[in-house]
Parts: sequence; C-alpha cells; structure tokens
Amino acid sequence: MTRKQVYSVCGLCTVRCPMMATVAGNRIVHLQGNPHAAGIKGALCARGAAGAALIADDERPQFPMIRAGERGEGKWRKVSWDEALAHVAGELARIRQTHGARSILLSDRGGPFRDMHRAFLRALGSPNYCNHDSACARNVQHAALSLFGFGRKDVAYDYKNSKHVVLQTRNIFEAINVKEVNDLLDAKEAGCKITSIDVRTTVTAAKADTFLMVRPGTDYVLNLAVIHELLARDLYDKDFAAAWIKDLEALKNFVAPYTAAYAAAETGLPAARITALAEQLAAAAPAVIWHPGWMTARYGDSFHVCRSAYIINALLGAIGAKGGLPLVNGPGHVGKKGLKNLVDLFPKPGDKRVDGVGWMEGRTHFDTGPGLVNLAYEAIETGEPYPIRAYIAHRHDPLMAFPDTADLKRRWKNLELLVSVTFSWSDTAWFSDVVLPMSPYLERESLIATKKGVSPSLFVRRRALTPRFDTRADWEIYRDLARAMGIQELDFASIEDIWAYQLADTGLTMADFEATGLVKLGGPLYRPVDGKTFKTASGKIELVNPKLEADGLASLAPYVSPAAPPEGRFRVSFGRVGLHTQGHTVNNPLLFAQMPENELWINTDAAAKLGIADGDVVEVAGGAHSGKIKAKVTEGIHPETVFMVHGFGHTLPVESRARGRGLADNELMPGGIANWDKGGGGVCMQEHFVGVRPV
Ligand SMILES: Nc1nc2c(c(=O)[nH]1)N[C@H]1C(S)=C(S)[C@@H](COP(=O)(O)OP(=O)(O)OC[C@H]3O[C@@H](n4cnc5c(=O)[nH]c(N)nc54)[C@H](O)[C@@H]3O)O[C@H]1N2
Ligand SMILES: Nc1nc2c(c(=O)[nH]1)N[C@H]1C(S)=C(S)[C@@H](COP(=O)(O)OP(=O)(O)OC[C@H]3O[C@@H](n4cnc5c(=O)[nH]c(N)nc54)[C@H](O)[C@@H]3O)O[C@H]1N2
Ligand code: SF4
Ligand SMILES: [Mo]
Repeated sequence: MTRKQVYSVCGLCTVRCPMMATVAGNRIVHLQGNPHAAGIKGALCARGAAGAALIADDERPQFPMIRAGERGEGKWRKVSWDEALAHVAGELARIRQTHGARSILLSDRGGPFRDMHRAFLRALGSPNYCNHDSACARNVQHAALSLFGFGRKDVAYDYKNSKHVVLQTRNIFEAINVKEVNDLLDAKEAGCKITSIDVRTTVTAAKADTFLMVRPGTDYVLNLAVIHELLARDLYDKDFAAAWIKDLEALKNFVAPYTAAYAAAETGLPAARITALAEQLAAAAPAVIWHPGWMTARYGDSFHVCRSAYIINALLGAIGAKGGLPLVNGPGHVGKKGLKNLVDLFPKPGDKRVDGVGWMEGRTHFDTGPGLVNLAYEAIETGEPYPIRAYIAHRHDPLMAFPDTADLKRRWKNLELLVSVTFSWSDTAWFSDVVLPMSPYLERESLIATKKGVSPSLFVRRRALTPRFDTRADWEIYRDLARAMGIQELDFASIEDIWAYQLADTGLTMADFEATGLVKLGGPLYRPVDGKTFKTASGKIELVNPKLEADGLASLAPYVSPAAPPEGRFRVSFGRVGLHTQGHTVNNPLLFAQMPENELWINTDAAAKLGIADGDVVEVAGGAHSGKIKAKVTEGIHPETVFMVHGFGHTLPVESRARGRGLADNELMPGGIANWDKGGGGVCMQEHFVGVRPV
C-alpha cells in the first residue's frame, strides 16, 4: 500500500511538538517528530509515540451524548451531531436570553489553537473566557507581569547557549518538552552546568552537576539568600542593574536579613553551598537561566518564589541575553505580518469579567487575558458579581485539575448547562450534560498556529487519518454551533477557508507549508534590551510593583517559614512522570502497560517509624478522603513530604484499565480550591498535610 507522510502536531500534551506521521491507508505506520522543526531532531517522547494507541482505543467517547440520568450518574442518550449541536445552541440561546451573554463561561487548556472557540464565545457576547492556568503556571505569569510588564512567554529559555541552568521545582527530564530536553542535553555536552533544586531525587536531579534537596516550601528564602549574596558581595551585573532595574536599594534593604546562614537553617542546605551557587552563577553570567518554574500552583508564597527567580536572572543580566532568557520575537520583530485573528471579527464585550480580574478590589493586578477560572467557579456558586449558568469546558478537566471533586461539583450546582468538548473520558466529561467528542489530533486538522521565539515560525496540523468514530475536529464543532446560532462570520465552508482567512495578510499560502509543515519567519534574532522592552511605567524592571501595592499586596514580601507537618503526617507533593500526561493517558493501552499505577514516595526513616516497608500497600488520608497506594520507600525524598504522580485514581466505569489503579492526589486537598494566592493567582495545592498508615 502506498505510504504518505503527513505533517501534524502532537496533541498528547500541552507542548504540541511539530510531528510527522507516516500513514498507509487509514493506519499509522510510524510517528516521529517533524525533522524540520528546530531542536526536535525528529524525536517524540514516549507519550507522543503512543498516539496510535489513542486512535486504536475504543474506550473514548465515540459519538455525541446527552445526559439521561442525574449529573455524574453515567446514563447517556446517544444522539446525532445535529441533535447535540441544536441542543447546545438552543440552551446557550435560552440562557443568554434569560441571564445575559455574560452568564456563559468557557475555559480551555491555553495554547496556540484557541482562536476559533474564543471567537465563538466573543460572538455570543461573553467576556468570560478563562484557561486552566490557576492550577498550573499563573504564579509564573503574574511574577513576570509584576516585574517586566510582560508575560512569562515573552522571554525564552535559551538552554542551547547557556552555561549554567538552575532547575527549581522544574523536573525538565520527566516533565518533558522535547525541544527543551534536546537543547539542554546539547548544552550539557558543551559544558553547561545544571543545578537541580527539588524535594526528591528526580531524573533531573540524577543528571545534574549539583542537587540541592530543600525542605518543602522553603525555596523563597533560598532565593532571597542568593539575591543577598549577589548584592552583598557585588556579584551582580552592575551595568545591567543601573540601566534596567528600578528599586534596587529597596531590594538591598529588604534582603539584608536573609543571609546564607539564615537560609541554611530553613532549607536544610549548608550555607557554603548557597554561597557557592551564587558565585558559580556570577561567573557564568549572563548566559545563565534560573528557571522560574512551570507547575507552581503549590504554596502560599510560590508567586514570590517565581518573582525572586526572575529577580536573580535580572541581577545576573540574563534577561534579554543569549544563553539566558532572550526576548521572544513575534512575526513583527522579524519584519513579517502575523496571522489574522478570528477573535478580532467581533467587538470586545462591554461587560466586566465575572472573576473580577482587572476591576475588582484586590484583583486589578491580574492578567485580564484568561483570568482566573477558580474565581469564576465562586461566581457560579454565589451569583456574585453576577450569575454564570452555562459552562463549556474545552479540552479541560477541572474536576481532576483542581482539588476535591465533591467540593467542585457542589460549586457547579447552579449551572443549567455543562458541556465538555474532549477526546477522552474525564471526570468532567462524565459529569457533563452534553459530551461533544473531539477527534484526537491525528484525526483532525487545526488552525494555523504561531510559534514565537528567538526564531519565530508558523506551523500547521493536517489530518493524518479519517476519524474511526463519529467525532469531529474542534473547528467543525464551533463552526456548526455558530451556524446553528446564526453567527455568519464563523460559518466557514472548510478548514481551507479558515486557513486562507488566517494567512490573508501574510503573503503566504498553504503551499508554503507543503514541504516541511512549517514556515520559518526569521531569526535567530537576539534583540538587545532597550527603552521599549519593559512594559512598565518607568520602562525598567520594577521590583516594587504599583498595581500589587495598590491591591494591598507587598511586592517584597517577608519570608514566612512553612509549618512543619504534625507528628505522623506529611506535606502532600506531586508532579509529572515521563510516561503520562496529567490524568488523561492512564487509560491509554500502551502507556498504561508501562505504568499502570502511581506510588507513594516516602522517606526511609519516616516509613520505618510507621512500620512501612518498600512495596507495602498503605492508606493515605486527607480530610474526609482516603485511599490506598503502594509505598516506594526511598532516601531520595525529604522526610517532611510524601510525593505521588498526579493523574491516577480513576473511578469511571468506562475506563476499564485506569479504574481503581493508584491514588488521586487532588482528592487529598479538602476544599483546596478556596486556598489561592492573592498575588499570583495560583491555587496553593501543597498546603495540605496527609496521614499515612500501613494496611
Ligand atoms: N492535584 C493536582 N492537580 C493538578 C496537577 C497536579 O500535579 N496535582 N497538575 C496541574 C497541571 S500542571 C495542569 S496543566 C492541569 C492539567 O489539567 P487540564 O488543564 O484539565 O489538562 P489535561 O488533563 O491535560 O487535559 C484536559 C482534558 O482535555 C482532553 N483533550 C481533548 N482534546 C485534547 C487534545 O487534543 N490533547 C490533549 N492533550 N487533551 C485533549 C483530555 O482528554 C483531558 O480530559 O492540572 C493541574 N492540576
Ligand atoms: N511527561 C510529562 N511531561 C509534561 C506534562 C505531563 O503531564 N507529563 N505536563 C506538562 C505540563 S502541563 C506542565 S505544567 C509541566 C510541569 O513541569 P514541572 O513543573 O517541571 O513538573 P512537576 O513534576 O509538576 O514539578 C517539578 C518538581 O517539583 C518538585 N517539588 C515539589 N515540591 C517542591 C518544593 O517545595 N520545592 C522544590 N524545589 N521542588 C518541589 C517535584 O518533586 C517535581 O519533581 O510539564 C509538562 N510536561
Ligand atoms: S512533549 Fe511528548 S507528548 Fe508532549 S507534545 Fe511533545 S511529543 Fe507530544
Ligand atoms: Mo501544567
């Protein structure tokens, strides 16, 4: 049978690596990274390689469904697409009529493929677009915003040219982005030093030159001590600071008490190692990266950990530097025109956001783009500042991504319509009123996306396979919903028409994507920092942020020592593993076979005190919830915490493999969504203690 090669984009995690599928008939023969994409080197990670197993899996939603029983009961009516879409369109119209357009909420997973559904929501007239990020990287985003006036994605991590990379709360070799892994390994071969700061010995820690095991929740004081060392011992970049850092004196005064000795007592690290790290970084500057973190929805002070990490980068002159955190280029920076946005077809809704972001007291400093979805859930419950009655969860599983499913379900009670647009079953889909099954990424095409960076590019996902089941691409779903609701602007006849619309200003056509699946727009371009770089009032990095202060929050917040867990209890910690993506690959046949359940990492001494041996089944309890999991007894974890990989402990009967395997960390955080960071917006998921006992 003849084979063809199709350029696609991996959809098995948020990273979305450009890829190439070899197809024979309607079958995948081979999957690989797009060999033309910089840094990918033709590779996919283990999850990306399991894409064909996702297609082959019958245990995913195969047709549209409307709920027949109670929410979450699992009784479904199989319906046609026409009926499903007419039902959703009718309900949205009814709710809009009764409660106004603003009573409709849509949340997604962020990323480069949002334009169609964002345009649909705007066409309806609602300002309430949110993403998932208060459960992930909002603290990093707001840290960048509070210092630079721009977001975290406006600087890149130039691993390839770096001389020293500090990975703090960042397990780069297991929480994978293929290009980043390749770039860092190349740099390591060329002599780049890696320092890993974690509460356990990860794969990253094993590959690092230096591993610092910190007491959980003390990263902030470690960073303050590094800042103290850099300033007190004149190790910082004085030219950069004089030109681009405002409020340096305030910072000097603020960090005065946070000596290496002080931080040593808090973190459990020897003071000499903290001093040595500051010295090593100063010697390698400005080609250094102190990673500000990614999944940082952890502590009450995570926002300040992220801020202090960025401040260290600034003091080392790494902001805007080659080998550091260079400024990211969009099409305009390399003299090109960008894609035309569908969302711009509609006026910005006049209503204020329901989450209060941008206008409510205490919330004026937050990013108004995707807001804070956890606060929108509060509005569902309270009806304040106004009611939310319809919710579309697009590629988003909040019931697993936020703490305490029962609590969240209770908060959603006032919803008259809950729709899930998804390619797999999830707790949220199972609880929805309507499931609109999306074709997995190999069975759909997507809008053209922009990849900003030192070398910006455009890339496209083409359809490699015809859908096995009665599923549809997301652009088709929203096009048809728009059609049903009389929104003519989004009534495109085909994806080709959408692509043509997007490319209208660029001078490009789809033929330009033919050979490689992408179009390189220019670069590499390392733009020097100049008067226009920082989007602050002074044009400099502002260490004291006026908006934060106006919202009653300290820019330079004193360190507060984290509570030690009570006797016999542990701080809960969690993270990723190379073989799975969040909760939605546990049931993937190939990945399940390689890792069917998670384990509880527990320190050897702590386990011995409880009479727990390696491999024992233990019971873990948090609040009213408890569950069983196998213990992994190891010296490689701090004694104050127990760790488990997130995403396990599935309960749905439609997932025969994943069901009942391992434990769900999110259930061990009772009422946890209410504990969120007023500065950074992230939910504080590691501010919970659990009990562990042998069974
Ligand atoms: N307790 C606890 N909570 C956490 C975390 C934790 O470690 N512990 N991690 C947090 C983090 S870092 C994040 S990002 C969030 C993640 O949680 P979410 O933001 O909900 O994201 P996912 O679980 O990746 O995907 C959500 C759903 O989208 C569906 N989906 C539909 N189409 C696609 C597609 O094309 N590609 C993919 N990949 N999925 C699709 C998936 O099947 C899945 O059901 O959870 C956060 N919540
Ligand atoms: N394989 C795989 N790769 C992924 C994903 C996936 O699901 N699977 N998801 C993607 C997404 S959405 C995200 S957000 C990123 C997340 O990327 P990361 O944030 O790097 O990943 P995590 O594993 O959540 O957390 C990193 C480390 O923080 C450590 N940690 C916990 N508490 C503390 C503490 O108090 N101090 C310090 N210093 N460390 C601590 C954990 O032990 C863990 O090793 O990964 C992305 N890549
Ligand atoms: S990191 Fe792995 S799963 Fe994520 S997009 Fe890339 S290949 Fe796919
Ligand atoms: Mo994430």
